[in-house]
Amino acid sequence: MPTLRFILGDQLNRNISSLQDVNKTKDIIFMCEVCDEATYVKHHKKKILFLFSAMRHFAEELKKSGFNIDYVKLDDKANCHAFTDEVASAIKRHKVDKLIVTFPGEYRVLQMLLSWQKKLNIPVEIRPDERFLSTPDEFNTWAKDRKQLRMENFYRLMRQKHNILMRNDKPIGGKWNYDIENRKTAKSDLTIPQPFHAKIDSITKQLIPLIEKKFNSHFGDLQPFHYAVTRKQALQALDDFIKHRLKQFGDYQDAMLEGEPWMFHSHISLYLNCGLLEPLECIAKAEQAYHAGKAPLNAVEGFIRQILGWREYIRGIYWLKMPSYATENFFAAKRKLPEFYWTANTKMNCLKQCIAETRANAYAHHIQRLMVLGNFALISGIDPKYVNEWYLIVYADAYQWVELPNVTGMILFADGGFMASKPYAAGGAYINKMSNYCKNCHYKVTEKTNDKACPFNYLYWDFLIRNQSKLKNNQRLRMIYSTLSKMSQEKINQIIKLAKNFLQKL
Ligand code: FAD
Ligand code: DLZ
Ligand code: SF4
Repeated sequence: MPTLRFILGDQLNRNISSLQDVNKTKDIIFMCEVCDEATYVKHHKKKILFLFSAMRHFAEELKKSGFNIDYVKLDDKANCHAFTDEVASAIKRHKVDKLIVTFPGEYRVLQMLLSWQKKLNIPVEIRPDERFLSTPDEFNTWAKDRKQLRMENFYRLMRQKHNILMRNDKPIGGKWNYDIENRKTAKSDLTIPQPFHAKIDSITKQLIPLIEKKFNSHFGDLQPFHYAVTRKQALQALDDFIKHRLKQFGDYQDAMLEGEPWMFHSHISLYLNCGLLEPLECIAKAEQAYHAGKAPLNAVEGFIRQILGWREYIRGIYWLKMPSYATENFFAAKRKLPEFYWTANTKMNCLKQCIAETRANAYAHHIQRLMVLGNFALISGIDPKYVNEWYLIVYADAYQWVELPNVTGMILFADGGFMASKPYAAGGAYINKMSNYCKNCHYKVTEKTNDKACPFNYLYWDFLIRNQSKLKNNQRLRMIYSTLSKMSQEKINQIIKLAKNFLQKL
């Protein structure tokens, strides 16, 4: 009897473990487009288009290579729009006696897969996801008995394990990390290369009206659409980055410019996360560029650290801490997400720009997600539940394994410091240093305590005042709390009043 090999939408890779040892003539490769997945949070329209198009292209490629494909489309009449029901129907349709699937990216889906053996009365083999460069077990062993799990230590271990940027067991250049060189500010007249644009074909074109109709109420612009949807195109996007932007990736990693959503970033996270690209090939291409003298060490090390360090570390934290991580709320934050996170209708120019770009592209680069959108959510006390939901919806690269630790751990400090050594809270001065947003803002970044003052300035202090009992013993905040202790009561009262007024109007 044949085996059913179920491929999830973020497992679009020919080397995926569920396809290993496949019997081409007998086995059935099963994929399905289901509303449950598109609406359990109401994903950005562009994200759905990207993923469905990439899924359809992947299925076509497998079909051309001679595999038996059963692909249930969004508008198929019999589509039940749920993984469990669809898999149950496929089991019946093909009279299979076994189901093979690769370990999923979300705890929610893992629970589903684990229930199927009993529910669907069939042996279910869940294979490890070998696309990652570390395993959850390896991470758990590293994490065991450590009080604090710092990314930098894990990253060094990964550099050694995979022999990346190493010479004679030592880091190339003598240092592990060149972050200190990666904080240049960008001038408005900086020339930024155009990002890679893939041509849309008939498969994507067919999906556009379907998604527009079915997910009309979802956030985001569907068009223009220029993301890669095949492995070939994703490799072109990667090569485009290595050739045109990697050299300056390090220098301008933390820089933001109005009207420049792409900067010198790689824009490959959506391809890595759905399987069109593999992490080691991205790392290898960057390392080769360094050895060929085409990109400096600060840029190459910085880029590699994001993939070999941050990406793997984030996944490790997710599987280590789930399911309780999803409900962490250290500051007991209760505020609803302000409406402007959907409309971009705010006088705060930094937020307006980052939200409008997110709506248009289902993309924002790291420092926008962290220092503008995340920082505001932290200091204004938005409930982590709503912040997590927003980030999972709006970015084309968002799956819970990567979104949740970045939001709960990195930006909101909602895990009480398990991941970050201090909250990433900042006033307007930092945004002004790293961007040109403040020039066109209704508020004045240099003002602290009047009606025109940048809200980040007083919200920052208000956050520290509000949460003093929880943060005052944090070593890295000692200087800040010492400054606060010297502040006059009058000024403190003014800050609290301004923050209260502002937050009430949200
Ligand atoms: P580049 O800046 O070019 O970096 C290269 C690659 O490194 C990325 O493609 C990505 O794969 C990896 N990377 C870098 N930083 C991280 C990180 N912190 N965690 C995991 N991988 C990282 N990334 C996602 O892939 N999905 C998410 O849902 C997501 N949510 C985020 C939420 C918040 C609040 C923050 C602060 C960061 C989030 N990130 C997420 C990480 C990061 O912002 C994106 O990976 C990055 O902006 C994607 O753009 P890029 O491909 O141009 O990245
Ligand atoms: C994100 C997503 C969406 C929108 N739709 C589908 C789908 O219809 N079919 C599918 O197989 N996968 C989809 N995905 C990706 C899944 O949500 C993802 O595989 C799980 O969340 C596990 O990471
Ligand atoms: Fe943002 Fe404040 Fe600058 Fe306005 S002044 S852009 S609100 S940091």
